[in-house]
Amino acid sequence: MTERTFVIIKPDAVRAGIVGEILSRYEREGLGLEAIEMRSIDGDFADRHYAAHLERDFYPPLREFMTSGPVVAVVVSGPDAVRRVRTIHGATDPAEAAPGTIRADHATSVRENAVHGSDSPESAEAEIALWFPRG
Ligand code: IDP
Ligand code: MG
Repeated sequence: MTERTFVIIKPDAVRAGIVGEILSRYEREGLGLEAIEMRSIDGDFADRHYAAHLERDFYPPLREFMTSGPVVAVVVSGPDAVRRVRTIHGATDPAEAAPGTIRADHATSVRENAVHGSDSPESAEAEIALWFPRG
């Protein structure tokens, strides 16, 4: 059954000029791209996206980073899309990310780790509703 997940290509990856490089990895795995939009977000919007992390020590600099430049918001679809996208991304900490993953190849720190991917089908649908409220 087709599932949707939500990806953010973060400001570090946009600055590095690897948007196309990242998008091609989902397509190469047979996943579909249902929506794509480049935009800049403000702190209030970052707080809504990362509501689960607001109280974490790492959140204030993460908020600063996520609002430091444009991001690309993407809806990715396909069987088991949530899990497969997180596999393509690799572990949060690039030092622990499997070879050949986006984060192993492109992340520069735990914070500036190139991509976001939803952690469950439920959070994917909530994130898609936040970022693409008109569907
Ligand atoms: P995920 O993006 O792999 O799902 P989460 O634990 O949901 O990881 O954390 C959200 C984001 O917060 C990470 O992608 C990363 O940018 C940042 N982050 C998480 N943990 C740390 C940390 O220990 N130091 C700095 N930034 C962190
Ligand atoms: Mg997460």
